[in-house]
Amino acid sequence: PQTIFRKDYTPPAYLVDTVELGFDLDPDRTVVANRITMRQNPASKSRDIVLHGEEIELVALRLNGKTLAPTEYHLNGSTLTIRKAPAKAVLEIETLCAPVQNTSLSGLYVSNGNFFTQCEAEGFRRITYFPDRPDVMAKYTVMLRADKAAYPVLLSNGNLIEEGELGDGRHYAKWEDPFKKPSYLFALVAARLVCQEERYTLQSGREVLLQVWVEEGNLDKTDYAMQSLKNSIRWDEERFGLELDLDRFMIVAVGDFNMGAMENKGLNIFNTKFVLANPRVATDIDYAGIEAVVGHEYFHNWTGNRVTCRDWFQLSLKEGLTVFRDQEFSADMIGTDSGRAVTRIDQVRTLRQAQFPEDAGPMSHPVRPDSFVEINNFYTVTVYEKGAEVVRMYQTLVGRDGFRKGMDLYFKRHDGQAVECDDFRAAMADANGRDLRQFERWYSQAGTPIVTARTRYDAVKRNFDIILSQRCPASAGQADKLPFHIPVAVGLLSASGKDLPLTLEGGKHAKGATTVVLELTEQEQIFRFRHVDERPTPSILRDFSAPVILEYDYTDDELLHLFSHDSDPVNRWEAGQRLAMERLLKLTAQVAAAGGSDAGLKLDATFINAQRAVLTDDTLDPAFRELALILPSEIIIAEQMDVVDPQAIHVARQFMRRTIGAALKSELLAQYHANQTPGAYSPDALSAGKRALKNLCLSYLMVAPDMAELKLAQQQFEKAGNMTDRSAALVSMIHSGAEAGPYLKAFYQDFEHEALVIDKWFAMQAAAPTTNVAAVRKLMQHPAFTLKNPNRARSLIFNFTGANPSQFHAADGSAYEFWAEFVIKLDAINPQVAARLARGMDRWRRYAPALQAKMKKALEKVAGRAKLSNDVLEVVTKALA
Ligand code: B3K
Ligand code: ZN
Repeated sequence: PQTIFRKDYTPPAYLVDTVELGFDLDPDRTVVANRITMRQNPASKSRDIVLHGEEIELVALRLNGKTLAPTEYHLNGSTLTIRKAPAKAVLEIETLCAPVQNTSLSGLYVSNGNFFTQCEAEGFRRITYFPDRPDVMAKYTVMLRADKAAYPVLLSNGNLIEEGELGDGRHYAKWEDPFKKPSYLFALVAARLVCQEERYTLQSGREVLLQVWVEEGNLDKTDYAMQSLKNSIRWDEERFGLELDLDRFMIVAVGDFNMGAMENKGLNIFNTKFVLANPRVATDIDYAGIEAVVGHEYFHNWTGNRVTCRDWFQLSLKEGLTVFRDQEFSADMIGTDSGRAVTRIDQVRTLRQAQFPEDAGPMSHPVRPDSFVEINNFYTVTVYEKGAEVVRMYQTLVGRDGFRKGMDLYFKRHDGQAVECDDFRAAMADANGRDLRQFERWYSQAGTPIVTARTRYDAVKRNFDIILSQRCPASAGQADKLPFHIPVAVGLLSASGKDLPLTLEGGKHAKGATTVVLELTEQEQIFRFRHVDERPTPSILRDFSAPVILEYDYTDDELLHLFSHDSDPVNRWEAGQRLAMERLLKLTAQVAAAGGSDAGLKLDATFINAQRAVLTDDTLDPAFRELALILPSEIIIAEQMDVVDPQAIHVARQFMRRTIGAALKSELLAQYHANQTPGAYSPDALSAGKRALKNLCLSYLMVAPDMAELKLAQQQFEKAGNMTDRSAALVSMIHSGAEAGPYLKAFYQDFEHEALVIDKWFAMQAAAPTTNVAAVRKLMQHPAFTLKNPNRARSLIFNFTGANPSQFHAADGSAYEFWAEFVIKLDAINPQVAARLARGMDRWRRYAPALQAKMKKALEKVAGRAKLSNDVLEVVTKALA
């Protein structure tokens, strides 16, 4: 397969002014008529019209009214070229496609008898021939024709301008999108659906129509999505002065979808998982996910749609920025400082769990990649979450107001354009009079930078120095890295745990500030604080001010001090994680040395007492306490080891959980009862935090439960008034190894007709350390299992390969064979989903030789297949390289 390079970008030879699409929708044979008006691009010397097309049949092609004979154009793989075309060209193209056979869920496809589209990144070419690249922006008019009884609802982007009957049981609807857009934002829906709708008044006084479309029977689950949409609209007006530019905004839920949702102009299409919720079926995490994703897609209307990407290498221009915006939205919706901190801690956990490993593995790439084989493989945690961290660092460097100024300038300069990451950086720099040239390295250099801190205190001169240095490990194609521009937020704690007022030598911060941002731009720099009366405990990288690994030789005493006093909640949490990690690594080594046994392991009272203090500190947010008490995950522990022993990690971590559970038994029980949320369910942050803490207490009590604790879990399961509590009780039973069978059965029967809950049912079993590969294969025989639905496939397969490390890495390699088998099977159905599964072997080189050899064999088995998609081929080739 061909590698595409960023440096090879050339502007399109032709620009498109208007696109008129006509669809005669039929699941087996849909006819698409496409009329494009084009003109030569003055920025290009070429006079060749280049169109893309895939899996479609060309029926007719006319240029300026004249039918082209096959000799007058060139069809080569997926490109159609018309050489030496006139300066102005009207193309009329007729093609055929078969949506019902489209299992890849890219392009036009059928889900549960309804038509949907997914065009990002390159799905539009599976619908019609078109210059399918984001820098070709045009105005679209769309005519949909379909059987009225089967597809009563016909939707597309923009405004409905006409609808009516056609006779023979068919009807039509004509839609017009007043804004120029790239083809990846095109969408249509033809379906039997119903909607919750509402007229909503914008701050300007203009009234808009909001709709949430779902299948009949799901109208009892649309309230939260609608509320989240209204909150998003309001937030973007208030925080960024950005108004909804359409008269109508629609969200449509579909059960078969490759990812979370899609920001098509005015017609967002969502995975049902991020729309449907009521207390009976959705957990607190589901509610938070709906708020975040509804916000995310809505915010794309400005960051992505009005201003889009010049080419797909710039993907983070819209994704990193929009993730940052949805993160800020979720934090502002909670509205308290401690709530904001909890969302920040969650972001740090995601980075460590998924992005740091990606950045250190074979698929490592810069936030703005330099090359790719299959763009769909680059919708990654690096482009999204690290991209969001990069955007966050601008705000840290120029301040909230400065960031807003930068955003305003960005829209002033680029509204209606397809631009680059550099244009965003330039807007931030120019609006704030800052030199941000070095900051470009965050976009161009891959890998997680490591910042090392040393400190020295001069009691006579009362100076405290922090010496920061940075390095970044080599990554694919990038042996040597240049220094990054890293904002490092720092505070100093006194012996009594209070923040010291800071005087940074040469610093421009406000007098009396207790947190200052050090700007590390060189390989090594010394920062001097003056007038420091006692040796302080440094709190470095407050609020996780940069996506780096911080090395500092903290003593246990310093960490305990920070864990009980740091005014920065993120670093307070971080101190606890460091304390836990030190112990987990030691215990893991001991387990490995003892051949896998936990006999004779010990956990010190100091650590347990620190945990107790946080658990019982009622002045702290329950949500924060929960996060502080969760031990680093097995994946995060594995990332700290040179040679990973997944079984030893699991045994050590379980030992630690069991020991904490036993030592804090009475406190856990007391907190379990103190954090009940009686009354009507509400997904608000405080209630959700209480449930999270309560259910964490339950999970600790259930590591090695006695009869009373088992009973507690069973009662919670039976009496629960919401899915959060019900599923948490069930998970705790499955994980404890207690006989969960009857409860699993009851749960299944209760929710047989709720697809999203059945996904949970598969997922919780797949991720339980008691579930081995044989049990997973058995679950696959269940009548409710299917590989064709991505949510279902992910719930069972991905949760096993990705969230159950001690079983996935079973010594006999049987789970690796399972992985290979299903990468291959899924690839024949849906390459994007298969390629995500293929990523599960990224870190194979870090395991002990015996496991490594078996992982390599599985990778080679996949790589050796004759018919692989580019998606999977790129992933396994890079893994083996
Ligand atoms: N922009 C889409 C992702 C499209 C993925 C294509 N494989 C969703 C989002 O980020 O909002
Ligand atoms: Zn996005």
